[in-house]
Amino acid sequence: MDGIARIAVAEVERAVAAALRRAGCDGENAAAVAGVVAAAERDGCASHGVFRLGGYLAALRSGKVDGAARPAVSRLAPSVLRVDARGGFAPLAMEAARAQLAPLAREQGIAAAALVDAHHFSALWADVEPLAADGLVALCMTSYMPAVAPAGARVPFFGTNPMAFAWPRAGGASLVIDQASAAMARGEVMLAAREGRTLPPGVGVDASGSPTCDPAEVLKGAILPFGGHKGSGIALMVELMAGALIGQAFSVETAAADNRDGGPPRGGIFLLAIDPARFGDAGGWLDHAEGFLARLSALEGVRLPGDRRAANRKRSDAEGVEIPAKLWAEVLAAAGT
Ligand code: NDP
Ligand code: PYC
Repeated sequence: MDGIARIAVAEVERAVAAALRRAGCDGENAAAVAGVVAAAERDGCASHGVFRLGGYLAALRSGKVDGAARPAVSRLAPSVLRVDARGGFAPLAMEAARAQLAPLAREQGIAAAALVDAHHFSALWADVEPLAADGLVALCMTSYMPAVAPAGARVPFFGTNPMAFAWPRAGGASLVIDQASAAMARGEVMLAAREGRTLPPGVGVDASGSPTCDPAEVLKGAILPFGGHKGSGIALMVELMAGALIGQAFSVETAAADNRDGGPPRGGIFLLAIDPARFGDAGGWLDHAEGFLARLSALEGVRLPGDRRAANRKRSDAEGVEIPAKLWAEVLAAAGT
């Protein structure tokens, strides 16, 4: 079946939740995962939208992920939480983390959460945006499995290791920067392979270490870090923050333990929240930043990170989302519809 299906965002969320429940998720986990999948589709982040459903389902069917896991939150230090996802998908653990992290950040000025034994497969902006909407500055990092060659190497060692930063804005909106430390997220490379597109030069190398624009060959070889040694340094930082700091595996260790079912591996996530009213400019930080962002946006050729998603969100809420008909048929089949 060729072509494109236009679907309401709520229908995407309903079908994804139904598919997850059929594969063994309980209602709460299915709703949490379906929420981030539908939000990705709505915001035009197809690499982490319904395209990922097959991986979520595979992880449930193989028994790697517990679809009925209930996260447990404990306090490690006055401003440090431990959120044990207990082998479940990350979105429900993230909800539990944010619920306790936000008041703790207000109480202490700054608070962090170590999420452990979680299976993360989504876009990170969804993890931090709710904290900024709640008036907090937020930072999130997680590692993955080896996919990225460190600067100087030609073999995968780092995960694609994304980092998301959110800043609260006037009127409840937020600025969110969400980027892999790879030249391109692996999901984007996978989508290019699925859709028969070539990659821009500089994204990756094949299994022999030679540069290639063929996404299938890059998936067998390695993605390069963005910006050479600078992205490589950020990937390294993410490995340490989401790994050793919180007692979780590095990407190379994660891969050794993963069952290769195509779903998200088990690992750690670092989440930080800051109350900007507690850092010395309680009355001025918001307007000061707004003025700066206005000047930045006014520069010819500049747009803010997140602007593309915001425009997609507005359009999708009004018109629905466009999904390849074949992929949507797979979702409906999985949902038993
Ligand atoms: P992109 O390179 O597409 O975008 C990175 C950031 O840059 C976004 O905030 C984007 O905003 C912004 N941006 C893009 N173009 C411009 C521009 N011209 N001017 C200003 N800002 C711009 O993302 P990646 O390929 O690095 O990552 C894609 C997704 O993959 C992310 O959501 C990430 O979280 C996810 N991912 C998840 C992993 C996991 O383990 N769960 C692992 C790796 C990646 P905008 O969105 O508005 O375009
Ligand atoms: O796109 O690199 C990626 C990715 C890894 C895990 C989830 N997404």
